[in-house]
Amino acid sequence: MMSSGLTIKEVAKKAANLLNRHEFARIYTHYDADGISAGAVLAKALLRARKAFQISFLKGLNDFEPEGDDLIIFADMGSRYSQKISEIDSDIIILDHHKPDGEIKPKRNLVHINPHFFGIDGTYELSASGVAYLFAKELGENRDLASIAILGIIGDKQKFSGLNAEILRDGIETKCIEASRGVSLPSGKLLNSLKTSLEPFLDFYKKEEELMEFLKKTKLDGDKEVDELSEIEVQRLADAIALRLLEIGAYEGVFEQVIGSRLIVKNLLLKNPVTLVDIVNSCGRIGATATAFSILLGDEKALKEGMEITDKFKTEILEEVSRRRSEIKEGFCIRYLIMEDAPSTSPIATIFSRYLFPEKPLVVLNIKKDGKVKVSARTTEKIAKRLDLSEVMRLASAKVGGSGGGHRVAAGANILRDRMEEFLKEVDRLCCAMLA
Ligand SMILES: [Mn+2]
Repeated sequence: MMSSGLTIKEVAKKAANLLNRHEFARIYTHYDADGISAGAVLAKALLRARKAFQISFLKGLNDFEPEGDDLIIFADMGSRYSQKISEIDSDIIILDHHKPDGEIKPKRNLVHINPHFFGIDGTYELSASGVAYLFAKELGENRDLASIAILGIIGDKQKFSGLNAEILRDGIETKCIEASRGVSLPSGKLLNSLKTSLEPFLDFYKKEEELMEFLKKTKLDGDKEVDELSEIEVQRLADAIALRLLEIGAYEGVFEQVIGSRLIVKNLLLKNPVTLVDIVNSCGRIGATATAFSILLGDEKALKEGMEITDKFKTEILEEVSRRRSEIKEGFCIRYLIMEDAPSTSPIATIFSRYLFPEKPLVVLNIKKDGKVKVSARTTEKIAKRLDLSEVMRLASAKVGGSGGGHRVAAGANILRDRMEEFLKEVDRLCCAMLA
């Protein structure tokens, strides 16, 4: 689409040059872990470059109204709003990894950085926080921001290969990240961590006996802190978790993300990046984006608040998962779940589709009080080789007068309640057609 012949780093340099022509930038980023991490990378880099900025966290650009700024930076969004962006009379930098939906015809200067333009896999090998990091690197010596960038990589469930591996290497070289053998689990007492972890989800919530049996078999003390387990204990735990994942029927791709390595970040408020991602995600989901953002910038008080939000949020999700698993319905080529006014759709869809029902694409519909339906569709990388959920969501929602899009493995839509049945039928039909 953009055949300038430049490398992604060269385009990042162009973005840095564009920024340097301004004293102030208006930043809009997404409210999830990747978007907030991208925002924190940008904030730190702009502070260091002595640029003023203002940052807002958005769900998307549907209701976006420009406010007459000279320079706007969009992170983790923008690529899928080519028409809307074309109408904005500002200099614009887009740092995104969602599949672009068309050509942007800018009114002024535009630098659009998206892995898709460079043959880089934007689903697994570069997230928005990573794109923001590449941009930050062109602004100055910002390699220590790799520890924040990896939070977006983990949050978007990407892999540490390709450019993501380079970011990790930067972090290790600058000693702000350490990688060791182990297993990826949130901090806390082992018993509680196993019971409440959402990623990996181990299905021990309200299954006290199974959890006790698990600890007994692995000869591990549930009261011990996860981050203080010895190397031998970590190895035993990793093996046992691998078995548990097999037992509950988790998607095979989960194993390589969970088992094998453990990352430690050295220059943020907490050492365990899995826990940081949990906190940023939970805060983002309930609208406490400023809290999440402050935590990444080093605010201790915000951390305390963020941890409380996270405990509450995770319990809510786990309750919802245990209550809803029997309500999942079978389509021809999909499974689906209809909820009414549930607190959150996407984390529930993620757990069901990765851990409990990975064999078919899963569509979760959440009917809001106002009659709008928020749809989250999820599938595994294996199925996504043959099927593109962002296309399914885009086409099926367009058919019923809604809107939708996203990634091959994780996409969403907004539709109206009275056309829900029609929408589901179309989603099922499209999935069958793509999988045929
Ligand atoms: Mn993202």
